[in-house]
Amino acid sequence: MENTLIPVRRPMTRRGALALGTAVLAMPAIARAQTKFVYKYANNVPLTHPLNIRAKAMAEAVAKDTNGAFEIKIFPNNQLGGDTDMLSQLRAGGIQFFTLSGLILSTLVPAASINGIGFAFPNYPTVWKAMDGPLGAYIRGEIAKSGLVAMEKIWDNGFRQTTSATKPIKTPQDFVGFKIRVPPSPLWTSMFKAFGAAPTSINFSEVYSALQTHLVDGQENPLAIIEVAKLYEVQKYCALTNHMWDGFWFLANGAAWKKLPAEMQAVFTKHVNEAALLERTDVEKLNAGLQSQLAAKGLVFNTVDATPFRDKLRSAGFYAEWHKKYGDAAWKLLENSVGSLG
Ligand code: X2X
Repeated sequence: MENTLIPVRRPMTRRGALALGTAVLAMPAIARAQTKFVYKYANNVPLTHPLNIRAKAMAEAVAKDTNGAFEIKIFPNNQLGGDTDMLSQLRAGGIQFFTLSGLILSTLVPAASINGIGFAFPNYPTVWKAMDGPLGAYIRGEIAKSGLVAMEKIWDNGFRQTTSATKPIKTPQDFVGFKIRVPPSPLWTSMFKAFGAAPTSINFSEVYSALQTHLVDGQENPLAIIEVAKLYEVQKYCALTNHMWDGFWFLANGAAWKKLPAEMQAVFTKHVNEAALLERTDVEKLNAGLQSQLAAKGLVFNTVDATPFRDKLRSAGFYAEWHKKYGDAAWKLLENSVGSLG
């Protein structure tokens, strides 16, 4: 395994010099040995996704503000493996940073999937109020217990839509028997089983080929992902189901995080959370404008009435089951944000 701690001698940063006070300032020629940190950050989306564009700018800002002492190397687009693999690498310390959907993280931290409950969030303002508020704080607290550190601002993946190669999804009945890829997460599987569909868990790294070879007939993702991963090439229909909101927690390996000097942690925290806010705006704008572009590429769109879908989940016992799994306290935090889910 590559050593991520590379001690090098380098001049102190201005901020570091100020912190040491006048004794050292009187001898500015004396350079203090400072450890250089080179951390790997991995993610599952193509380079063209706003997440990678903002992460790159963030890494540059961190390098600049630490005078080159903190370098973040980005490995986009599943270069280091699928999500399940990257999560293992993050926990083992082979990578130090990773952005992961809370729903997939729930295989380790059960509470982290709660924002993905079907049809819970009606719009973005409600999402950010909850995720930047008590619900998000609760989830980050649960993540901390697992030895991982979640940065405060969650990054946007988006509201998820349903694509298909075989038929448009217009009503809940259209899901019955439908072979759909879902990300590896019990919540996703449970939800599509409640619709009577046949969900298969597949990491995003394998989704294009799974659709191309007709291992599955459909998948669900925000329009931004459908665009940057070119899923429109292997799908025909897109139903604007908006069935859940999904975001990426920016996670750090706990031990790697603790090794960083407090000042570097502060620089990183500032830039990563600022980048998250910018990425949210990018993704929201992108998702809002993509329908016509994707239609021009051949995707046939339809809207759906969410009510019968929600009713189906309710009558299948989906909400009751997950309320029980998360517990009353967590469920109340969700309902405080989105209203009663029944
Ligand atoms: O795997 C997916 O579908 C993706 C890209 O949306 C996630 O990261 C959950």
